[in-house]
Amino acid sequence: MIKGGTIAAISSAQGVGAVGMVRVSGPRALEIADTLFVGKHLPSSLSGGRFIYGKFTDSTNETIDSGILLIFRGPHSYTGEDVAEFQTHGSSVVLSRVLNRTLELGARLAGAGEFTLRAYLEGKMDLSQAEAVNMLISAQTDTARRQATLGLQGALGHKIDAIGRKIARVLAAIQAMLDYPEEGVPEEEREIPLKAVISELEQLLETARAGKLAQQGARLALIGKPNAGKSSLLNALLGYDRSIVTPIAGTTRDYLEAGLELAGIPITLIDTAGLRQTEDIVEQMGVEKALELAQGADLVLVLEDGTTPLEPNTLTNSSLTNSSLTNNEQQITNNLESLTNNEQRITNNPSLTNKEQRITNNDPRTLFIQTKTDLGTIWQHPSYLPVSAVTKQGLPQLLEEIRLRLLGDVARGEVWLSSERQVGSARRALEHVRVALHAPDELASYELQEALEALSEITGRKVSEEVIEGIFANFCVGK
Ligand SMILES: Nc1nc2c(ncn2[C@@H]2O[C@H](COP(=O)(O)OP(=O)(O)O)[C@@H](O)[C@H]2O)c(=O)[nH]1
Ligand SMILES: [Mg+2]
Repeated sequence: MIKGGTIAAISSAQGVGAVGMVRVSGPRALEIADTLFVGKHLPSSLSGGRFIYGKFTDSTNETIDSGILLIFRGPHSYTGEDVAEFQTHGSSVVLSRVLNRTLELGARLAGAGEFTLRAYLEGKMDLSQAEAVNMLISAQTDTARRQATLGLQGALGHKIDAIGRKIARVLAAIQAMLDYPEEGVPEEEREIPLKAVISELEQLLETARAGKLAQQGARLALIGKPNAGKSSLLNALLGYDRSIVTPIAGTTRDYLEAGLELAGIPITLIDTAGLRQTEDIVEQMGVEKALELAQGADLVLVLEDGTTPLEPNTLTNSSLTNSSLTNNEQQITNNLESLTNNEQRITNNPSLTNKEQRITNNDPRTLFIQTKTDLGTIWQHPSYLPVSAVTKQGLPQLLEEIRLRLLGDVARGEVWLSSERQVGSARRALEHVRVALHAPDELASYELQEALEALSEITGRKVSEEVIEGIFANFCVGK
């Protein structure tokens, strides 16, 4: 997979832009620049970090375009190798001709991410930083950008290293004692630091959901009976009329999606057909679709009209649960039924302070909303967040609740795990440390080495050996 040579690619975005860029990296980068580029100086005569204005030429010496050449000399470049960057006018024709010329002159087309791969192989960045590069490029929101920037600065790598050092210190203490089994490692050198490591890893793993949502966004489905106010709430949240609102039950038969950003997370709001038994085949399909969408959503907003009586299991007490439903739909309906079972809704969590006191229920994926509060409500239920789409009363609280449900208490300045790979490694490390906590010395020592191995995968650096060596160097001879 890892190949050498000089690589080239169009590094700017596809489509029309004012400026475009072809990047060449590798041992022949400057030599290629010497032939392709005609300027005041021969590119290879320049020191790194310089730029020159000139012409990009083809094999017949015809000028393809004029522009700027940037020269970097390894190791002081993005990849750590010699790099030439050709800044052209942003026409795709110009760019592909300049790229083709670099290929004629001995470069090969770079594979996906190959410049960054080289940066990693040259030790310019660790794996978590390389992933952050990708995250930054695809960042859709400011939160994703901030996280990527933190990752790029090596914040995750530093955090992992700090955890790794703690583990290595315990490992060293245990190994030093293996020859003196009668003494045993004191608690403050073993249990206490390992418990700290466990809680740090747990906290880190909690950030994974936020990291994923910041990148991929969240899907929020609005579910409820016809006329519950789903479309009105969607419009109120969006701030413009996206969905048709009428007093006629069954207005929304299909589902529709609209995007908004909340707390730096790209949110897709999904308005669905009201849940009821219906003869209308189109509406019936809409109802089935609604249940399916609820199933796949990150958060389900269940709406109940505050001006009509609240019945238990309103979503499912209708003949919706009849035999016309397929097994799968029945399953979804059952799930919704358990979600909406009033008995399951716990409101007052004694561990929360007054300020934190908020609407909670067993399933953090479901949020109950009482609508039309401006009309005067005929029921109160502590699990329901009251809102009015007309007066906007309750909307700020709703938005805050959505934010909490999605992000939890993950702090803003904290670095988040942002890939499945990182999560997998952190989870494995955690499991090994948990086993090590109460294991006999020999097993604990093995488990801690495994934990270090798993952690080192996050950064791609072998922390274990060098860190352990460093720690052992601090031990006195004979111990
Ligand atoms: N006064 C008032 N009327 C509302 C509110 N939300 C919805 N409605 C009305 O309730 C009816 C049904 O609303 P709609 O959003 O279409 O409900 P849906 O079927 O769940 O999408 C319409 O006549 C809306 O104007 C609200 O917050 N206050
Ligand atoms: Mg509607």
